[in-house]
Amino acid sequence: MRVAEAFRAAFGADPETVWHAPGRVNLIGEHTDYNDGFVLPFAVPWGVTAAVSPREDGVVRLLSLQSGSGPVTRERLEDSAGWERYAAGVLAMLGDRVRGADIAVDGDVPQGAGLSSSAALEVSVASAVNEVYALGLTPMEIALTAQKAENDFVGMPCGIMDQAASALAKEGHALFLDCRSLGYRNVPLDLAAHGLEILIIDTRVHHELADGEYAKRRAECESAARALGVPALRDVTDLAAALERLSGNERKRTMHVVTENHRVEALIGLLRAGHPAETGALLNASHLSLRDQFEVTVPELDLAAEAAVRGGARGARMTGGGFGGSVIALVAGDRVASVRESVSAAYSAKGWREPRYLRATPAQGARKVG
Ligand code: GAF
Repeated sequence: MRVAEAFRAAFGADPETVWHAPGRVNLIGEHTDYNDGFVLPFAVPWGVTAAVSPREDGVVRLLSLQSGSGPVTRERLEDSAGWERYAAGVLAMLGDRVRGADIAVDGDVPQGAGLSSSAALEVSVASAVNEVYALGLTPMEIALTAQKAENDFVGMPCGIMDQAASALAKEGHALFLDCRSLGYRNVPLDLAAHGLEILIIDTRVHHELADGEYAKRRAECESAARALGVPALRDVTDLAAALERLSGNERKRTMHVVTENHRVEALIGLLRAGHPAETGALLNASHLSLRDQFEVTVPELDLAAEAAVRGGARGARMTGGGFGGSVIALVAGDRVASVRESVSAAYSAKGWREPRYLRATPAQGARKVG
């Protein structure tokens, strides 16, 4: 394994363990996780592999096959920057129980595609460190540690979806997660049996304002919940009455979150009933709600979703936080070429860079690989 060889070359011994953790796409349930709502992501075949050995001397050495880095000490984790912050954050959250570590990571999540390479990095490192220090954390506790690292150390106020998908997903399944109770179920997602697939359309666009806008949306949702006197927007039961009491952005955000939670439940109902091809309308409705009510799409995402449907997709929506990244399209196998042609032609007519196309099959969550 490449990462184990790099570890040996850099640190002079074999790693004690090697873990792989994947990125994710979200089938539906967008911007619902931090509103205590429902999400339905699945793990993608790309991720981060982390080779780790413990150290007793308080030193942490981090090495990435994708970018250079140097040794840091346990006390200086706070000074780390770039990709290292995600790994350092995990170690910092685990506290004094983790004395030091040698860590080498190798990632193949397409960068900037909104497929959660950061969650994959956090969860792979946390899973490996959990093993070598015998911390006894469950996969959900690993996800929560990774989320805390991102919230408190990296400074991104994300919800639990990405880390939970990376830690808990099962091959061939989507992960239905209740972000309040943290109860979850692995829902079978055998699209191939129905002649369908999920095509990822990576717009290759990433807007720098993404993190600031994310934090703003989260604050608007929290303020709407406060105005309505409920703990979270998940608790809105009478949408019409709630909307009457709100205005402006708070009204729009509430409309999205409440209807999106319903769409997650409706989509699971269709999957359970064996009708995955019928889920397209829910995907389209989700995209329109993210565009018009939650206002997190950009023209590149809107055009990719529209052109995919025009080219024969059953449905399409942006996936992840928004402001760039990817659209997922539900496509019958024999329509993949026409969907790609339609999107590429629409992009070319605008003079935009050709998007990248990837096939998403539901992969396994974090696992020991060496
Ligand atoms: C990003 C966040 F990290 C997730 O927690 C989630 O809120 C998502 O955006 C939107 O659904 O990926």
